[in-house]
Amino acid sequence: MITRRDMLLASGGIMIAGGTLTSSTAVADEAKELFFHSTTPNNAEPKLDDLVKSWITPTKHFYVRSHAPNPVIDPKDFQLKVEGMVNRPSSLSLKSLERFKTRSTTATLTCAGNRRSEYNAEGKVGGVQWQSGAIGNATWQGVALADVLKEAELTPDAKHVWFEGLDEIEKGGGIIPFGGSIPIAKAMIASGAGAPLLANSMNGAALTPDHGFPLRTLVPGYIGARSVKWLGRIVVSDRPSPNHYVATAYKIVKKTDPIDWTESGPIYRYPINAAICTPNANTNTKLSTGEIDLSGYVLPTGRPGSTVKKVLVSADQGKRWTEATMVGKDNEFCWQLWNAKVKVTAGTKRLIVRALDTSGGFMPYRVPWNAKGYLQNSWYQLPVQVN
Ligand SMILES: Nc1nc2c(c(=O)[nH]1)N[C@H]1C(S)=C(S)[C@@H](COP(=O)(O)O)O[C@H]1N2
Ligand SMILES: [Mo]
Repeated sequence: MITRRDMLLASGGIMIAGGTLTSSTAVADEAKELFFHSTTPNNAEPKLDDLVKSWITPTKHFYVRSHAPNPVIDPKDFQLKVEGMVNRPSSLSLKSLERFKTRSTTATLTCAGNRRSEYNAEGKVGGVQWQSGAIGNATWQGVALADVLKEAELTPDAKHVWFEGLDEIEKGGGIIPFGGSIPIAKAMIASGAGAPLLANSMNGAALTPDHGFPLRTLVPGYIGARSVKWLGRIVVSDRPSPNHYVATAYKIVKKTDPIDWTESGPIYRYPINAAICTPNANTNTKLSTGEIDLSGYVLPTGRPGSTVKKVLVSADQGKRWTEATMVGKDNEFCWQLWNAKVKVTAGTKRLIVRALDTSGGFMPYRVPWNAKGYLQNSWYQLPVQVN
């Protein structure tokens, strides 16, 4: 039998399981089984039936969101710069990062634009027209950002940590890197599920080029945009990063103008969210009356100490709700999969899911529209036809 691995080896690709930071050369991307919104750059999401097949999302089913083509990075020359409000600025090779303790965490990554396309019914929103697949749960390995910052010795004014990618994005007639920023209190969490990582591995293999080879940040609980891929520079500062993707994009605004941008702050945490994945809009929404199985995902908000309390589904426009059964670990920074049975009747117009968390958070019936289409976490409503 020819396996995927054999094919990669035959085509000159290299598979790495675990591997140390330095032994890895760029890995041939395992063939993605995704729906591509664009290919230069890659923006793609899985089919929803694939998404709920496993609690850990295999890399081939893990969404990709990139603002520019993947930079080609030679790991031998790679250097991570650590600068700004630190007493000991440094430039770290992949080899020199190995002196820090290896840490691993399982965490869900989700794009702030997940479910964006649902806003269009109310008013057109620009950007990648994500359905509900811009989310995935993976195991990440690397070193704690906090360990690297401790060695750099923060000065007393340090309040924010900026991340800069090595990608080159055409913007406003110039070229800029993708940038992220997180508050120092989050950055300094060194251990446990919420600790931000400088990750070099995903699901037990070296990061693929699509996911940030050779190094990315992974910030559990925060929108995907703060998990900067192809990480090249860390800057410690007394304010959030001035990079476009912190200072302008990834904000909740009614209009894309300078007043709205300056009046609202960067998004950090994502809200509680859930979606129905089977059945789904691309497959079987023509239903017969009787009991049917539903499945989907639920993600608690990335607030420490807050987990999912209840997932509720309805097949009668919200008159009666049935509690779904959870699958997968109950963890603050990971999604869970859920299953439920509902009774479809001649009066069923849509299937609905909503969720509640242990700190009083809930998915609203309808989240207010915003110009960039972020943080869509209204009740997830799947229109169906009953014959
Ligand atoms: N350097 C860089 N990092 C980036 C991005 C990017 O375009 N460039 N996209 C961000 C966004 S918006 C998301 S949602 C996540 C997606 O991570 P993934 O492609 O590994 O799923 O990466 C983030 N990190
Ligand atoms: Mo994103």
